[in-house]
Amino acid sequence: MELRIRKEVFQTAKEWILEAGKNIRETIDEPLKINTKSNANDLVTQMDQNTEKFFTQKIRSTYPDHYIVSEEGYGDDLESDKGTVWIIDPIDGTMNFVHQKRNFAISIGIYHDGIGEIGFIYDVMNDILYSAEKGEGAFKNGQKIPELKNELVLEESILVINSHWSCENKRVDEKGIQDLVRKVRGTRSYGSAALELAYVAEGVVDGYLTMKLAPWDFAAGMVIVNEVGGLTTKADGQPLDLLNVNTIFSGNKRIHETVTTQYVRLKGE
Ligand code: 2AM
Ligand code: CA
Repeated sequence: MELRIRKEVFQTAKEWILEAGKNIRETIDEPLKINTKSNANDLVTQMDQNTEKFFTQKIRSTYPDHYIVSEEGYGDDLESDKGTVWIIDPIDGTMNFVHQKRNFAISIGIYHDGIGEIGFIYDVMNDILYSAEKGEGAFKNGQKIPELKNELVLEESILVINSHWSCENKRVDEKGIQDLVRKVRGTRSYGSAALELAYVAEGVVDGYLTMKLAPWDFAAGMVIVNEVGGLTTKADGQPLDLLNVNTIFSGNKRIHETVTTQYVRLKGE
């Protein structure tokens, strides 16, 4: 992506995100219509849908040649990652949004020919914007986030993981996960993949492991984590597929290597 264009897209996207976040904050106490999607715990509200429509309308009128991949169905059906693609989760952490009215984020990754150029994760209720541009570092409300340190050892690390993956499940051998959970200093689960990736980038947690994420859950976070020297891949270390659901491990390089090679045993791959 040409630098001049990237700078313009970055500024425009940032303004839209702040505006969308302000709208959410201003209407958060109004009654919500909550529907379910794939199962009873897979929630969607009209706030998810309206926020996604807000972005898709802005993008289509301002950048008609850009593509959109987004969670609630107002984007394009893409079979290729060619061109400029906005990968959007209007509300990441919808369960938190519904139950807690906090701990959710707007997540937007902008990719060109499959390469992450821009990432934004907006912690709406705390008004904290994580951002990154390829090759220019990562920022939290405009302040540069330092590079991740690689000297951390597993015994002194905090791992973000949903306890689900240490129970019997279809995707990963839970024994390896139980060993990992015992080995680390502590575990956390915040319920928004985007925020969890932002916390990895910020260095307040050391790794994030999960077995099922859609592109809009990780697209922005991957750009931001990259910019502080961290790695985000499938949970077995293979490269991520931008157009499909993936397993994920994100963290500093040393923890990434240890977890992906010694603890994660995927099933059926
Ligand atoms: P969401 O709130 O945008 O759906 C923890 O639940 C994290 O996983 C959230 O970031 C959530 O994003 C995401 N998530 C929930 N269900 C998912 C699914 N079926 N596939 C992929 N990601 C999912
Ligand atoms: Ca969502």
